[in-house]
Amino acid sequence: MEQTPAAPRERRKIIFSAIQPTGVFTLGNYIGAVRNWPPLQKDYDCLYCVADLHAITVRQDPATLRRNTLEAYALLMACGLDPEKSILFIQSHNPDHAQGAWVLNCYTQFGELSRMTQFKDKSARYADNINAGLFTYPTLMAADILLYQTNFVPVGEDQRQHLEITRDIAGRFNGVYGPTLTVPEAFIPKAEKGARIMSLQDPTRKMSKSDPNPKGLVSILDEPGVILKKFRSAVTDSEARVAAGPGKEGIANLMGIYSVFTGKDFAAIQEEFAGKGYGDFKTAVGETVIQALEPVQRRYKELMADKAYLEDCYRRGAQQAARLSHRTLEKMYKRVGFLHA
Ligand code: AQP
Repeated sequence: MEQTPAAPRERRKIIFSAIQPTGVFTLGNYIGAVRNWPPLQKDYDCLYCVADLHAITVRQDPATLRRNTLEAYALLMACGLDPEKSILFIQSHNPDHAQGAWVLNCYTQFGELSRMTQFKDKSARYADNINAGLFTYPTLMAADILLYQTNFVPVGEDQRQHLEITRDIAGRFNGVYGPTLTVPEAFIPKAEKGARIMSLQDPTRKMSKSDPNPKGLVSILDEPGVILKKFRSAVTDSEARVAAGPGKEGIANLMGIYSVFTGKDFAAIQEEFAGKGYGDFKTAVGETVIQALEPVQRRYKELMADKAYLEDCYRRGAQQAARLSHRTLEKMYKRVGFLHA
């Protein structure tokens, strides 16, 4: 009897994202990006990397960068990424990223790089070191994503512009040479779900790992007492009414954070704290965050106690990543006309 061939299994879509080892992840990194990554491992082929090449666009102390890189790798795992389910690697361990970025540099316009908000922000913040890497950051990010034929990129709202330029670069390359690079889409959390977490000291600026004012950021390894203190001293307004609205960016930011961990929407939060002062609300937000971070902090300590295991994971991750990226890089080289080595 003739056998019916099994229906071809549909290829799983590819997810890629990365985070810079510029310090311990903030609550912003966690809510806007990292906490959304583990659930995707079930339905997608995922790659996540520690973007150390990106980190040196701002001057880093070598020993600190090495330590931060290992810690960032362990933190990704502590947040729920599993090296048996995803490819977890360190960006500089796969040279294809730098090589792919060079090619893409030549398909990216000076004008479009000049319009990047992050470049403008960082060149204002680091006025004594406006280096070419800071300017071409988006082409390296485009290479990170495009080398894996990525379909979706889960990032925070602040990265939307970089995703757009990645799509433009891929479209341009494909326009010149025919279909070569998958044009990716962004996965960005909805505004109420913490798409962009703001500094606790200046709610008009995003919360950043490298904020020189530690009171503005909550790191995901902060001790419970420190977390509570930071929330209690968060800048709000003088109205003493838990609600979002004009002039209430500080409270809206805290409501966003509370909403993420309790699942309550803004209307429910407003109702819960009706008639209560900001003190009660800030304490409740702090306690919710402490509770949410406790398992991550516990797992992180366990992982950092086994460096040999971490080393084994990142070495294996780099090999798996390079196998995939190399196929795309070879295709790109062929398309642009490089003679086969
Ligand atoms: N405040 C934020 N709210 C929501 N999402 C955020 N992300 C960063 N800050 C917030 C998301 O975190 C991911 C990793 O970011 P990154 O480390 O690659 O670069 P970044 O956006 O420049 O993060 P930082 O914390 O501000 O680092 P520094 O201070 O070194 O520049 C991204 O998906 C980002 O959207």
